[in-house]
Amino acid sequence: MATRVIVSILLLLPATATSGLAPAAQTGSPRRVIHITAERFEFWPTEIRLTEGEEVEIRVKSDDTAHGFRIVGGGVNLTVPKRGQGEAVTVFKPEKSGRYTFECSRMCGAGHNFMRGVLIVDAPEEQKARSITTDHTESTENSMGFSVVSVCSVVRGC
Ligand SMILES: [Cu+2]
Repeated sequence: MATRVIVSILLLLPATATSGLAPAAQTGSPRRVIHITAERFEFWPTEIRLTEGEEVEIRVKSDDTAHGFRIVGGGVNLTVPKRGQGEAVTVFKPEKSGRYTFECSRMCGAGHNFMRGVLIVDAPEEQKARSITTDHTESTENSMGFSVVSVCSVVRGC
């Protein structure tokens, strides 16, 4: 029961955030900005949900050394500058639902190979009934499901 209430609140959060930004976002396409933090040896958050066809901006920053951010099969591979040196930014649109692994693409130490996470792309209708995503597409489904709008590894203001 309590869990159900919490889930409902979480589902409301994105809507609230969006409406809060409405005046600024109204001018262009309402692009969602997702912030990811890289730190030995993990990304946070490790799981990100997107909707098919949604243009998103991903900004990755490091909390320690330089890292990489690569979406396997997605045509995105960024260098994430070390802490305090800015962030890596990419804008893209997932074209196909499925699970896409992202990982560190820059050797950063002993746990480098464990630095990964997943982008879960839902088809628009699935977004509402979001419970049915299972792991069955995990294997090699993820080839070129993204159209990359822009990629830049930046210091500031991309
Ligand atoms: Cu690494």
